[in-house]
Amino acid sequence: LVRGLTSDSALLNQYRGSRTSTGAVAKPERRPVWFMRQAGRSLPEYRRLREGTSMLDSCLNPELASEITLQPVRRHDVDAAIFFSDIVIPLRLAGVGVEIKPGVGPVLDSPVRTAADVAALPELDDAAFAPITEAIQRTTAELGRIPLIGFAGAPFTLAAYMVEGRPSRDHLGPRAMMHADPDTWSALAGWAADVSGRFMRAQLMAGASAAQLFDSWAGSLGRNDYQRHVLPHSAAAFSHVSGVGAADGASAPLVHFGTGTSEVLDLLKTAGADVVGVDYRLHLAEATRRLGADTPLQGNIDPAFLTADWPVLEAHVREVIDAGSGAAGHVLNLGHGVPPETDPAVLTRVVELIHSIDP
Ligand code: 1CP
Repeated sequence: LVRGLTSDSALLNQYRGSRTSTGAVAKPERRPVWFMRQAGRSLPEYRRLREGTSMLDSCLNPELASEITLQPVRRHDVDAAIFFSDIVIPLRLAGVGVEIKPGVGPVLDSPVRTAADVAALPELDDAAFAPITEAIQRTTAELGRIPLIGFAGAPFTLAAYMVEGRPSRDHLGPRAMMHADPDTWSALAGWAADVSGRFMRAQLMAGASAAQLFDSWAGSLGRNDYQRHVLPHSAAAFSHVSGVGAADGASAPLVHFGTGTSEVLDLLKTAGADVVGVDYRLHLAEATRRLGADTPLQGNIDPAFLTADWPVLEAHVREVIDAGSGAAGHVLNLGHGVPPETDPAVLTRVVELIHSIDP
């Protein structure tokens, strides 16, 4: 397999608004699809490989991380790989005490809540990205022309884990900090933007073809708070990767995704994204109305349909394709990650269906 031949990727063409160099809308050879959390517990081969190794240690083992990244591509024939890592990896690489507790999620040794806590955050040395670089190089060497998508957590989502010290439902800690101590919030979100931006940049420099910034929990914010206390930091994270080249020489498309973000969808784009990932709550035609027809979209098959009878799921997938047809480009995905209990055969069948529908 040869690397660096991603310019004819149907997925990258959709991310770039399907335009050819002459400005005409290119017809992709097939309709591209990948799934958030396509690697992970829904795959028996993943569970086998992960046995005995902690989540974050797996991410920092280049051989293991690369193999896990490739598993869903082999199994499902998806049009992109997403790098197997986690949004808290830059924290671990900086020396912050963090673990992924099975059944819980990211847990920090000490939550970051005061100005002194933020001031004591360590510096992240670029040399720490070495295992990421090696894992990406191994992965792209095997992927050939299938693009690898890098990612990072957006400053709000990352800072939410840092303030709470663990997953939370309403993210009251970080939202309260914005108002009670805006300077400390700004310093913390600025630190998070720096490490996340550099994590994405390291992945693109190592050979990833696109990058996605996950602001999974941005939906817990009101529009004003998002605009004032979050958007500038997400823009700072994107500034590290704006204009960075993909393997094909053109700049790497940047995707921004969050859940519950219908009311701030236009703001997600202004943070610096080329493509907006839409969660399952918003009809894609409405997303296009809010963003303009020149914005490529990603999404938004509702994961709740994955356990329905096939005709119900098929009808839903066709509806999503139809709803996305007014956008400049459309990459099929779920409206959030693959639930761990998903039958992988269903995902493979969804990919087959999407590829069978004439683009
Ligand atoms: O295929 C892939 O997408 C795998 C790569 C990947 C990505 C993109 C993982 C591996 N994590 C992430 C991003 C990530 N991590 C996000 C943003 C995406 C999203 O909203 O789902 C978030 C919020 C996290 C934090 C995190 N890590 C959680 C969520 C906890 C909560 O607050 O509810 C969890 C459970 C993890 C652990 C994790 N990360 C990845 C996997 C496969 C797992 C599960 C580990 C396991 O049990 O095997």
